[in-house]
Amino acid sequence: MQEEVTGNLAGLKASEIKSLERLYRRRVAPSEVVSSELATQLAATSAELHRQVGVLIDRRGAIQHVMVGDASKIVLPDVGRMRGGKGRFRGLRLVHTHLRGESLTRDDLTDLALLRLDAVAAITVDAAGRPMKLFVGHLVADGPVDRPWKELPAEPPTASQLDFTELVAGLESEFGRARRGAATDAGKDRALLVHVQLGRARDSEARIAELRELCRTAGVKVLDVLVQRRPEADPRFLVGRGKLDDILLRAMQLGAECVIFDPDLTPGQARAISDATELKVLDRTMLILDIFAQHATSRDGKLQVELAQLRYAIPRLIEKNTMMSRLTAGVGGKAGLGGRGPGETKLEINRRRARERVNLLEKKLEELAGDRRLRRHRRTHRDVPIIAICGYTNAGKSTLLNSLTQGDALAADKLFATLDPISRRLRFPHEREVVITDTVGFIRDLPEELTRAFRATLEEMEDADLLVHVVDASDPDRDQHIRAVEGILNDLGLGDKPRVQVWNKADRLEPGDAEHLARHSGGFVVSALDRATFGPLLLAIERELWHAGKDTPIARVLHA
Ligand SMILES: Nc1nc2c(ncn2[C@@H]2O[C@H](COP(=O)(O)OP(=O)(O)OP(=O)(O)O)[C@@H](O)[C@H]2O)c(=O)[nH]1
Ligand SMILES: [Mg+2]
Repeated sequence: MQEEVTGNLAGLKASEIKSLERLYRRRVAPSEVVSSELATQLAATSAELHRQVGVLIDRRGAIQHVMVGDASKIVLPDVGRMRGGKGRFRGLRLVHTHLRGESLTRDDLTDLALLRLDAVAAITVDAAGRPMKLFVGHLVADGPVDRPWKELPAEPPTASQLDFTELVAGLESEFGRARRGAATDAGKDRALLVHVQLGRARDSEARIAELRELCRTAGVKVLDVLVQRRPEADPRFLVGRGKLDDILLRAMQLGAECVIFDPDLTPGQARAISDATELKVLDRTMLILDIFAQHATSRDGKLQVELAQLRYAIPRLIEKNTMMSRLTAGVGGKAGLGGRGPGETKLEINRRRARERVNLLEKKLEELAGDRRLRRHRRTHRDVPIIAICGYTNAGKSTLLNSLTQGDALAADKLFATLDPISRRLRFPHEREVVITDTVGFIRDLPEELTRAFRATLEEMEDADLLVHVVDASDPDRDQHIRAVEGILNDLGLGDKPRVQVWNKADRLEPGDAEHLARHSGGFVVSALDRATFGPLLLAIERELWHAGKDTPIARVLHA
């Protein structure tokens, strides 16, 4: 058993440390929060050292840890990951001294909640080193968000009437009931979403809706969404420290396993928040990468996603075993959300191994890129024009490709259903042929890591003679989507490629809206589900590619 005393040991004599170590030999009856003897010894030692002294006691009454603080606070050791099922108590109670007569502090109660302790107890100490009052607090399953706990009336520490065994049994059954209510979505990650509206940003509603869609696609159950407005991001935690505590408490209360932030966290913020909780800490980009990892099918795609995940994760990994962090740390954990990559990769593998893996992946991908170049070279050599379909995710790109070519590319009501470029042939009259390529969807704020993961697709677009930009015209946020796509195309240096715009999902539009678009937008209104709507679009493509005049075979059919 570990017999180390942790905390503020500076300036203590060897004999004082020895006597603290002797606290490990104490035992407490499971039915008492603290025994009269232990309370007396903690108080005396604490008065002598002018520092708070605390112990973590397990349910059998054994002392699991001894720590020392300063006169006003104490820092808990890393008590390790939760054992047992989700939302279980850790089976430890904190008993410590208070030198200034104070009852339980906000820090005490926050630790109680975030570490899921059985109880937190403070013993006040008088000038002579005698224990005066015992304050005990425990969690309650249905308390308010910002204070999910209850404080019991103070008692004399040497004659407490509290039956601790009974208290713990009551807590277990109360929280067990709350958990059973939540057990129906087994197998899904349960998340709390945090959206921070910065400055005068006005797209919060759309961003939250999109984050929910991403969660649905990733198989994440959203338990609640917290929104905070701030003039600018807090450099340390994105949100303020107090708000972060509220978020973590809320997550605990709902039985969430992870918290997902939007906008993205900087590496420093991700580390600082992970340090303050053992919940999984993710952001929007990690969520998107997770979806990519689930959807990648080709060897190329899988390697690219893994590489992007590693690159994103490395600066965010936190060192484990930081003994003195007040709370415990963790990223990834089981192979679930955020830890799901092709192969064995978990985010928690250590940095050095992660970097080695990055180097290896880069090498492999370089080889594959060479093969790809060769394939494309052969294709372009045959002089077949190439059309690349691009657009916001879920716009209907794959559906359009399928309808145009009677193919069976995967189309689904998911974000990023398509990851690997798929090409099909399409025949035009006069023995003319084109290759149409479906591409990965775009999304606003496409981070650098994702752009790199798109590389295969982007190369396809560079080769294209014509881009077909598909827009889900029925999406209330369509203008934002168009701006995002155009911005990304410009960033990629594809802004000058010939492009036609397609307003898709016309079947979902009000008739007036469809007509208005057709007349004033300069694009083509179609429903990818209905081939009969494709005529004008095909005509435009034909003209664009073969610079045909007005009298083309398609035109003749259309105007007959
Ligand atoms: N009502 C209607 N639904 C459509 C139409 N086109 C596509 N959809 C639906 O929209 C959803 C997304 O279609 P996909 O073809 O997978 O979209 P995508 O642009 O390829 O999406 P990602 O590959 O995920 O970026 C699917 O549920 C389609 O059935 C349309 O014209 N009308
Ligand atoms: Mg698709």
